[in-house]
Formats: sequence, structure tokens, C-alpha cells
Amino acid sequence: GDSVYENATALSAMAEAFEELSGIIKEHGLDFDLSLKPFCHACSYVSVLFGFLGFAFKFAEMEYTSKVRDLERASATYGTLNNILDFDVRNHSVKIQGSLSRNLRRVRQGLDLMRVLFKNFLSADNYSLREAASSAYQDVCAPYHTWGIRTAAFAGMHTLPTKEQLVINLHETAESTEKHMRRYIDASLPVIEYIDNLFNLRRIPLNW
Ligand code: 1PZ
Repeated sequence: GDSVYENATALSAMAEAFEELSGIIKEHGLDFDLSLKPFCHACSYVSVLFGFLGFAFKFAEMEYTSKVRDLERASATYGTLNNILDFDVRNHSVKIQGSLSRNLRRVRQGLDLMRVLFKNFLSADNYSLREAASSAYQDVCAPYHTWGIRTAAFAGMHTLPTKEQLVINLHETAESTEKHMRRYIDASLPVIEYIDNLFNLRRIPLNW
């Protein structure tokens, strides 16, 4: 209801948005022709979380948000994620910088970066936020980023707050943080797999 929404934190709202989206995908299966509108709506909640990570991630937020916005604007013309890929396959523009398919691939990497960061955050190894974020970035994004971006990103990791400070910034407790991060970890995976399947079906390798 409305009162629940008013009391929602950024983290719980993001978890809820992805539970809704993954619910649609689980209900209809990977063959479902997912619309850009609900997809971009959920993705916009992740922008907010990037913002909470502090100064350096502000650049990541702007970069990620502009790509989500491009996809959002394209929804009137293309309707669904499938149509975007079909268009770019026909035009040989799947991997061209700024193409909607490439932006979708990058947004997918942003969703996965957040998922792996949360996994590391909650890991029994008790990483600092900087270690959690650096390791997630190393695994998910660094292989596909230029040397300059990678160097700036790893330098920027030093400006991350502590775990305790992040929990405070998010208006959460340690317990509620864990709960909502786990919800996002579980709910984002089917969405990520759905996107990867769109590329796999068209025999487009995911090494970029
Ligand atoms: C002490 C020094 C502080 C300086 C802080 C500077 C931090 C810079 C962080 C750089 C993040 C910008 C990431 C930009 C990535 C883009 O190159 C790619 C490819 O875009 P394309 O070529 O297709 O247009 N964009 C993405 O991969 C979108 C996903 C964004 C997720 C990036 C997370 C990076 C987190 C690092 C933050 C420290």
C-alpha cells in the first residue's frame, strides 16, 4: 500500500522493484518479450544506490543513468528489449558505442556490479566496502573497460565510505541492509540471465 511505499528506503525500493521485474520473468519464462518500460523503471532504482556510494560513484551513476535514460526514451519506438537487439543486429550496430544494444549490455553490467558488490558486502570474509567494490568491479566491469577508466575506478574506490557509514547513509540497520541486499541479489539474477539470453539467442558472444 501507499504507507509502505512512503516508508521505503532506497535499498528496499530497489529490492522491491527487482522482485516485481523478476516475478514477471519467472512467471512468463525467458521467451517472454519484456517491455523496456518496466525494465528501465526497475533499473532507475539502481542509479539511486550508485549515488549513495559517494563521490567517485557519482561518475558511475551519471554514466549508468544516461544509458538507462537512452533505453527509456527508446521505449516509445522499440517497445521491447528484443526489438532493440533485432534492430541493431540488422544494422550491424550491436557493439557500436552509444547503440541501444550496447547500452543494454552496459546497464546489465551495472546491475551485476551491484549484485556482486552486495554479495561481497555480506560475505563471511568480512571485506571492507572498498574491497567488496574493487573485487566486484574487477570481476564484472574491469575486463571490458579501457585502461583509463579502470585506473580511475580503482583510484576512486579509496573514496568509498566505511560499511557502517554506508548503512547510516542508507537509513538502514545492519539487519535491514542484509535483508534488502539479499532480496536484490536473488531478484536481479533472473533479470541479468534474461538479458544474457537475448544476446545468446542471437549468437552474440558476451566478451565485451
Ligand atoms: C581520487 C580520485 C577520484 C576520481 C574518481 C573517479 C572515478 C571514476 C569512475 C569511473 C566510472 C565511469 C565508468 C564508465 C564506464 C564506461 O566506460 C562504460 C562503457 O561505456 P560505453 O563505452 O559503452 O559508452 N560504461 C559502463 O560500463 C556502464 C556501467 C557503469 C558501471 C560502472 C561502475 C564503475 C564503478 C567505479 C566507481 C569508482
